Amino acid sequence: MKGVKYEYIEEDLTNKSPLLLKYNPVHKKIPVLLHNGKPISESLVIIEYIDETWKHNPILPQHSYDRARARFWAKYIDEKAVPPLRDFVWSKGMDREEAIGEINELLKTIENELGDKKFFGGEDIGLVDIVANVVGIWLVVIQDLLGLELLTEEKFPKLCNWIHEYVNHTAIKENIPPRDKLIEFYSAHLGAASQ
Ligand SMILES: N[C@@H](CCC(=O)N[C@@H](CS)C(=O)NCC(=O)O)C(=O)O
Repeated sequence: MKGVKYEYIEEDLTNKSPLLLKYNPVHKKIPVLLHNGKPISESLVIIEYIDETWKHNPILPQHSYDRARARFWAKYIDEKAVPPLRDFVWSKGMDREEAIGEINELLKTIENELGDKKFFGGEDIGLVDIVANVVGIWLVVIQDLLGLELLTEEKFPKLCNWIHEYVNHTAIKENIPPRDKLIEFYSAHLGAASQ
């Protein structure tokens, strides 16, 4: 969206690099953005930093109330979607029914919030859309691998339409990980988690 050139450094999370430990000593997690040698961690913080540093094509809305609402929904999606999805992939013996219930509630709530808009941000993608890629990309791959029917056209037509628009947006299409790579990655972990 910003057209900023960057170098992408892949991290092996089973064998964290000295670079990661140096630049995110508190959480030791990815992603970390390094800008002019200075680290910024936490996805939501990174997005806001990028938006403030490169001001064209804004990601957050202009008015403070709209910005507050965007931050509210971004936080809601991040907090509500990531833990059950993480449980699906990484936990052994977790309560799958509970995770499914959490995801269903999240999907109902955000389908309602999306309403008849093209994107959560309105006519173009914004903060909430970027955060919701955990639903539009990751959840879809995980449900397909597990044979679950959580996010379907019948149950959530508006969200399905949003996914279509989102993954075909130029800025997204050119930057998301290829589906076959995601399937390969999660298959390996789902296999390990179910043993
Ligand atoms: N709240 C953090 C979560 C980051 C996170 O969980 N990263 C995962 C990969 S997606 C990680 O680095 N895991 C390694 C670990 O937990 O040791 C964010 O949004 O940036």
